[in-house]
Amino acid sequence: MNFNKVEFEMSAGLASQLPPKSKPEIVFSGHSNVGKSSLINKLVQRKNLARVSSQPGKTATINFFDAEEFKLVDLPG
Ligand SMILES: Nc1nc2c(ncn2[C@@H]2O[C@H](COP(=O)(O)OP(=O)(O)OP(=O)(O)O)[C@@H](O)[C@H]2O)c(=O)[nH]1
Ligand SMILES: [Mg+2]
Repeated sequence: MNFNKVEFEMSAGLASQLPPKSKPEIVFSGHSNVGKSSLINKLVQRKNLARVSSQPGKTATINFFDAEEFKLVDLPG
């Protein structure tokens, strides 16, 4: 897996906005504020790819990050 070429693709707030499935998706789910977005940033060694906050509820949409062979998907808590 190459985590060096990851880029933000899109946010979906409604099921109708979800992109068509095109490649494997690695999805990060769990309670709010446990560090899902932080883990994505750590994996790709970037500070601000996924937005992080000390307040729960920072991630409010389903965010897709394209990594060529796969996607990283950041879910709200
Ligand atoms: N101590 C500690 N704090 C962490 C760790 N990972 C993340 N945090 C902190 O936990 C808080 C929440 O991190 P996020 O990555 O925004 O959490 P999230 O699960 O994406 O939260 P939502 O978007 O609300 O679902 C931030 O203040 C982070 O700095 C960790 O491994 N250790
Ligand atoms: Mg988050």
